[in-house]
Amino acid sequence: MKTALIIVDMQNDFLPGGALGVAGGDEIIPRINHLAGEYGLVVATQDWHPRDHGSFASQHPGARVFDMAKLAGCPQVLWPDHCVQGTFGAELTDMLDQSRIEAIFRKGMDPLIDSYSAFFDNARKKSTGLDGYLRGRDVEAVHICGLAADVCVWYTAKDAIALGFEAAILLDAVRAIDKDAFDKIQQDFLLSGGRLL
Ligand code: VGL
Ligand code: ZN
Repeated sequence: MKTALIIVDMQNDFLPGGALGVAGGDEIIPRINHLAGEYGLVVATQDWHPRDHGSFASQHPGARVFDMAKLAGCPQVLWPDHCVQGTFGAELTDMLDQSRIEAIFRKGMDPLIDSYSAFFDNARKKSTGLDGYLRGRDVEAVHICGLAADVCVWYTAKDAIALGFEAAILLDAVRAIDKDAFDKIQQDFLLSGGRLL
């Protein structure tokens, strides 16, 4: 069975010191660089927001970061401004070895909807094309690493299962924003047929 590695959002803004820095996010970079050499296909994602993205607390007068709001009818966590197109924060970290990354799928460009998963926006209205890309390369299983474990890694993993891929989250190559949330997610993922490696 052909297995692809999906590297999620290893961008400066998600590393410690970044706008939405994930604790320990930098620790997984050497592990991911090693893993990239072990797979026949490696792809990556890049959170790529316009400056006025509706997931930013700054776009909601009176709201604070991590408040809940609605965006085009969907419940939405409000984040600090992050991964703004063309900024340093949106670049993949230069510590990431990109030599084996064949394609980068960008997401989060529509200001009216957020997009956590590598496959679809949060309303599941628009595909990124990753599903077709993987099928075109005869991929049947995906292993997922990167940031953040409880947000974009998690949404990617559950969509992979829903699309019929075998899916595993690589526990030593992810870090969570909210560790308690990720503990619960791990149980749910196992119950839905996913694997933890
Ligand atoms: C992410 C929050 C907002 C992520 C992206 O990559 O996990 N989290 N945008
Ligand atoms: Zn984002």
